[in-house]
Amino acid sequence: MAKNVKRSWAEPYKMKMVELLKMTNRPQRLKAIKEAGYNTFLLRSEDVYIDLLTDSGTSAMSDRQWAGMMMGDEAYAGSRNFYHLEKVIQNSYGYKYVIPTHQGRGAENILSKAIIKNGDIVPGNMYFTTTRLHQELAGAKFVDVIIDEAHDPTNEHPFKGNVDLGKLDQVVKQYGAKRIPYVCIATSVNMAGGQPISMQNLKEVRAYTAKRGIRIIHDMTRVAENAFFIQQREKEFNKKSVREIVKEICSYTDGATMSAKKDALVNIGGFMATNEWSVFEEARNLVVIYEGLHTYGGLAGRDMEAMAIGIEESLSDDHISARIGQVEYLGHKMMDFGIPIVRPIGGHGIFVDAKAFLPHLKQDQFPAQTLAAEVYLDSGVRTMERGVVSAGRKSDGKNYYPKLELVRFTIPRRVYTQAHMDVIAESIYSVYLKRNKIKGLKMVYEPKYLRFFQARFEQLK
Ligand code: P71
Repeated sequence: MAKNVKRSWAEPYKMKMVELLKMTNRPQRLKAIKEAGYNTFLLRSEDVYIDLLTDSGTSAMSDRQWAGMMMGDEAYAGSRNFYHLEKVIQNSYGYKYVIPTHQGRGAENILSKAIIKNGDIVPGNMYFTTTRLHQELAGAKFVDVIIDEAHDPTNEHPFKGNVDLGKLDQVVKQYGAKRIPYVCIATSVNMAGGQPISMQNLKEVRAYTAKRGIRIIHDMTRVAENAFFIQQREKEFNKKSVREIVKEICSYTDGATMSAKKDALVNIGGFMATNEWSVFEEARNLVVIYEGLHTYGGLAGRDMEAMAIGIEESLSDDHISARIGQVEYLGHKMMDFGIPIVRPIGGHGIFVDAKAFLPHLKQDQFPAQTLAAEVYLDSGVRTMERGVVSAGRKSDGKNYYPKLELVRFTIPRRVYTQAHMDVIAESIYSVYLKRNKIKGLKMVYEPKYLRFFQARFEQLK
């Protein structure tokens, strides 16, 4: 064997049980996507072969997590599993006070209500749909302060999740620090394509906000994936473990919201955390209105146990390097086929640039929505629109027109194989070969909030 043979990433687990899938043909898929109003959210999961709608709540739990489910202490108050979860969060992330919630948006609701006042401003490194909506419903306006590179799918900046401190400073000068209850910092910025923020940038944001008495609230939904990129790309961290890096990230922030359905390898669950007693007190009061008692927050004891174990598993270097290795495998495969994807390859999926893929469609003809429907038709692979439909409307009723018009191929954790990745890449390539013939869509039904979930479309003639 030659010296210096490249060593592949591979999964640090093996399979004990499999879930059988239904295979469909094109006429069946055409019927299904028409019935779903060309919206992949409205497909029945049974009609999907490889489901890349989201990495949220779709991970495979480990044997240990399933064993943990059997140890659920289903008491109304003070469940043993809550104390285990609280301890794991305190030890792994370093936050002092913890409130479980049914999922991420439950935490966002409570945190936003607890610390936002009407007329406040929340700067952040790009919006996320539910996060921004909860900020707005609590009376704040969200202002994007991410670096410009994040809006350019071809820019190779290694940390496209970084905050532009100039933009942040402008917001603070314009509105005054008093009107800014916190800066919202997401690790692995979802809407930018799963792009990380660097430790260096986070430290700078910390120094800037500390001077002005502004909090940092951390959307830590995919913090372990971000930590992996810091380990790979920021020299001084290449000998540190993902676990150590995660803890350091959290140490520069004052509190967090988390959807544990992603990094933390559970099918349901989330939490909010804070280092401030007064914020905790307010949030603990609110949680009983919206979620449940502060020692279960809408979760069963077994869910909290699975989360506690999932958090520990998510911080293993072997786990995270195989997870991101698989995403990168798919990304390289697509690039080899010439598919325009967001670069660098992100942490939780491949984001195809629908504007570049279907340049003959205007943004009003929903290129990303169209492409998601076409990929489903081709192979039964389900993806998600992340463009003008997802961006929704401003408070004045006008559409947001985001620069990024993307289709997200999100990879669930520990679920699919390398052969599945091959099938996915071959499918998008087959759609690519006939891209010139693809027609756009028109929206025929639009719900008021988070319209992408339930909107319906028809094909343009
Ligand atoms: C994703 C999701 C799930 C989702 C949410 C909204 C529209 C479509 C799909 C959820 C996140 C997230 C970040 C960074 C908060 C939430 C909300 N992502 N922050 O990517 O990515 O968490 O779903 O548990 O309520 O498919 P929640």
